[in-house]
Amino acid sequence: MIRESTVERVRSAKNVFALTGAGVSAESGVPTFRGGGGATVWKGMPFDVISSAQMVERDLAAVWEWFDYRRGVLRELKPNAAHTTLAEWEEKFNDFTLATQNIDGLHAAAGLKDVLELHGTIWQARCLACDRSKSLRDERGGEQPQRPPVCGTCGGEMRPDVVLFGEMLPANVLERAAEAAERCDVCFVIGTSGVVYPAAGLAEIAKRAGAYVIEINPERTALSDLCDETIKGQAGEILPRFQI
Ligand code: BV8
Ligand code: ZN
Repeated sequence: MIRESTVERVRSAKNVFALTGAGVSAESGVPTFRGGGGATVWKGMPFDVISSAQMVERDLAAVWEWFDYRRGVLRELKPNAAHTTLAEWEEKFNDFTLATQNIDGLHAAAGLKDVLELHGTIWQARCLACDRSKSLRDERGGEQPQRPPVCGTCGGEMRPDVVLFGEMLPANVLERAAEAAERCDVCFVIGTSGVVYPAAGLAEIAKRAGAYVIEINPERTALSDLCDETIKGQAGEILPRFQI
């Protein structure tokens, strides 16, 4: 299923960049947002409505409920073979950079040291007034924590530290990802439908700069035509087969 020439090309690459999306966590049990012809809806709201900048202003309590629900699901889940393989690649390649659209923290849980989290993290809250953040890792599942959380520094209300639709991505994170995309010889596009920008644009940057772009996905996506090849299948099955 993977061409020998592709395996060779990847093994001999010096600079590798990987862009991941929800599909990389699917085999851990994390639901994807799109794919299979459907899109996630929560309490009657499409996810791009509940996960939007406007919703933070309109109904912060509902935003917390949505992210608390998802954090509750994630607490029980573990990284899969795709996450662990990519963590190994960080050690094995000269220059390896991974940028993820996921907020689930599973790349880091698999041991990847330097993860570029383009859309932030579900495991942190951020103060709406002073911008300080705090970890939500220690909140226990059983108790009902204060919502919205209150900032320990200024007493302001906090929001989930994620990038919602209509919000800017953290400039330094996006910049580092774009630089890595620009200099890579091989770019992997793994488990993303490739419709959310500017993240999807990273694959375009890599392609334009001359990289060989390999997509891993069971379905065709908005980026398939741009990619030099699409390996059809589950990330957790395909990635370990490269045996880097
Ligand atoms: C911005 C965090 C500038 C929160 C997310 C037109 C109209 C309106 C807006 C826009 C527009 N054009 C562009 C925009 C901007 C918008 C955008 O791109 N919209 C698109 C959708 C139309 N982008 C933004 O708003 C971004 N910010 O542009 O700022 C700005 C701002 C203000 C003023 C001026 C300028 C911010 C985007 C960030 C959104 N946040 N998440 C949360 O999680 O709730 S996005 C959301 O989609 C997800 O969280 C995820 O991060 C992201 C991408 O999804 P994917 O990861 O690709 O997942 P998906 O489910 O789609 O696909 C899964 C894939 O996996 C499928 O292909 C499936 O086949 C595959 N798969 C399944 N199983 C496996 C697998 N693959 C491999 N192995 C498997 N086992
Ligand atoms: Zn504060």
